[in-house]
Parts: sequence; structure tokens; C-alpha cells
Amino acid sequence: MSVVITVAPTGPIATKADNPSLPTTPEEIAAAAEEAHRLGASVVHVHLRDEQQRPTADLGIARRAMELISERCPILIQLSTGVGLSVPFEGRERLVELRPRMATLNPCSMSFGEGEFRNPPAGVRRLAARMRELGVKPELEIYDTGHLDACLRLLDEGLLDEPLQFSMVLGVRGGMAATPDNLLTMVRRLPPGAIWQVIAVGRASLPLTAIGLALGGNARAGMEDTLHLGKGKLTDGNAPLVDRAVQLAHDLNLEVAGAEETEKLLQLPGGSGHKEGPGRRWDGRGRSTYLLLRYAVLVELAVLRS
Ligand code: KMH
Ligand code: ZN
Repeated sequence: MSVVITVAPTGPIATKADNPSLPTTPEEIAAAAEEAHRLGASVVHVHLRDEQQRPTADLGIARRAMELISERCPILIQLSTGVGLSVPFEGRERLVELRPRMATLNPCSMSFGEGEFRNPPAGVRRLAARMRELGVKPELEIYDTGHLDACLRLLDEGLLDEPLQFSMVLGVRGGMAATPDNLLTMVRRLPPGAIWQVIAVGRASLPLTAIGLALGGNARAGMEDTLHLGKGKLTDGNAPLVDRAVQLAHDLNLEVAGAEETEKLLQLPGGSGHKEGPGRRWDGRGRSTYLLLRYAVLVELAVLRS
């Protein structure tokens, strides 16, 4: 059984002032992607920054990052169309014209910390349609239960193709809290054959990623989601976080998919994707592992809250 590990090396929020190892230039992002690929990541989720480290949807910067990454290794590129709260939707959606293999699609507007994440319904439909035309696989970012319903409506309207690929984002202020119960609720509601991973921010990243893997999901790791390896311990790059996710998968007796296998598992358009295979499902064999993990997470969350 193989899982897909995605590295998210940069994100839209942190800067080098928060952690000097954060990769922000196309060169640094490409180097982080290559190292993550060497460790077992087969997808890189890319946010671009300008020279002042501000999030940007600049096509020149994005093109350069994509070229540098592809020159270094065969990791599959997923551009973020979330980009950053300060960048208007109309600029963000143009990124898919660069035809990355995948890009994120954020289906709904929401409060995001103290800011506002604008994803207007007409724009989301337009972007979904354009991604479909270009053969760019959307990864659907769902921060709350209603976001799943919005995605299912897009499917009904013919704007998405199955298998749907989801990121369950937990722990953003404005979205659902990072609790095992919320994750379970979402997993139970997924349509058959859906492919998914957990994105949990901050301290919840590790325990919820572990639960996600045990439940049949893929995993994401990187400095977009947490800048720390443990309490008070800054990570000195993306590599230790990716390494930890790979280790976690191996501890759960899961293989880590390479880029070619990932193309098939995710059934990416333009690839050699097989049609019959649904996403990895939890088949009951991991039940005791899962229950133990769940218990461990509940204890951990209780300790963190106290
Ligand atoms: N950092 C995520 C919680 C996207 O990439 O499309 C939000 C995000 C969305 O960055
Ligand atoms: Zn992102």
C-alpha cells in the first residue's frame, strides 16, 4: 500500500524572520523540493514570494520556480492558487495558465485568522472550468464541512472530474478546529473513491497527519504547516519535517509512492493513470493502530490545551 507525501515548503504567511530556513526564492524553493523528493515526497505544493518575501502570483516568478524544480527532479508540481490573502482572486487564478500538473482550488470565501480569504462563487466556477480545460488537477481545500458540499455541487455541475482530491484543512481560525472528531466527520462524508490528505496547522500537524495516514489518507509535511519540529524547537528546513512524515508512514507499514506511482494513484490528467483504483481505504487492519493513535492524539491535545 503506497501513500503520497506532499511537501509544502513555503506557504503564504511565515517569513525568514519567523524561521531563517524558510525557502522563499525560486532557487531556494527548488532546492527544498529536490531534497524533499530525495527523502520521499512526490508532490511539491508551491507558494511564490516576491523579493520582499510577500506572497505573489507573478507569472515570471512562478515560471522560474517551476523550471528550476523540473530541472532538479521529477517531483510533481502543484501550484497554490490560494497564494496569499493580499493577492486578488483574478491574479491568483492566472497561475493555472502555466499548466502545472496540479493546483489548489479553494471553493469558498472565509475568515482566515484576522484576514479574509476571498473565493467568490463565480470565480471558483471559472477557475474550476479553466483547470479542467487545461488538464490541471484540482486539489480541493476544504476548511469546513460546507466546503465539501460546495465541491460536490461543482461536481454535479460538471466542473470537476472524479476522483475528487481533497485536502482537509484543520486549525485555521475561521475554519474547523484541529480535532480528531472533525477529521473523522469529514472522512465519513467523502464521496466513494475520493483521495485526500490532512493539512493541520501548527502543533496539530503531526498528530492529525498520523491519524490521517492511519485512516487511509495521504500526508503533507513542510514549513507551510509548521515551523517547528517540537515544542520550542524550530525546524532547520523542510527536510526534517518530510523525513518525519516518511518515517510515520513506514511505521504504519505504508510504502511511500514515487512520482510515477503518484501520477497513477492520483489519476492525473495527461498521465498514465489507471481508472479502477479508488484512493487508499482504511480496511480495518489498522484498527488497533488507529485507536491507539486516536487515544494518543486526544491526550496530546489535552496536554497542549492545559
Ligand atoms: N496554508 C493553507 C492553510 C492554498 O494553498 O491554496 C491555505 C492555503 C491555500 O495556502
Ligand atoms: Zn498553500
